[in-house]
Amino acid sequence: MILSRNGVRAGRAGPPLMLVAAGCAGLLLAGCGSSATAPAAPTMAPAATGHGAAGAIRVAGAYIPQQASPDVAAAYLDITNTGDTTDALTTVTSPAAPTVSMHDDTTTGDGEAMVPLAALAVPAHSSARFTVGHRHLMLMNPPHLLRQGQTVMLSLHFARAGELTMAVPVVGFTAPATARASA
Ligand SMILES: [Cu+2]
Repeated sequence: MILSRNGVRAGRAGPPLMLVAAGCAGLLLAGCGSSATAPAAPTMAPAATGHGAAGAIRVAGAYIPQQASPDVAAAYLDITNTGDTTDALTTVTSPAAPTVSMHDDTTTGDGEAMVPLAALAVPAHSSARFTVGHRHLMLMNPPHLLRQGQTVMLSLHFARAGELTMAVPVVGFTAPATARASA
């Protein structure tokens, strides 16, 4: 956690990619890492998740794990394109954080790395998921800690379907994840 805070401070003066990398490092304890090293995914689905629709796009299963680091929060959701034309998620915004990034996880010989996604294509009649240990959304430097029980507004901007804004619940960690995050 200390490394993460220092890293993000350094990143504020540096290029955006440094900020992203530092945030990812901090979020490893909160479920940002690959399936090999990340804390266990929640064993139970959140009691309530956010959902929404715009045009042919349907979003379901949206949730934000309570922050383990002050610098970042992750968001997970499922996108389905019910239409006959490919769409693309181009940006995500939220009043709860100045920046929301789309990341993918890759594993190299040196370990894992977060790769920023400029956009995410969602082909016709198919789905794309943001899931723990894989592709994820990262809310960078939320000015107020996101805690279980709160609701965060997320706006997903699609090239064809336009803007989809929905309420996303902040959910608690399972016991194993909490134990690791405070270790
Ligand atoms: Cu990330």
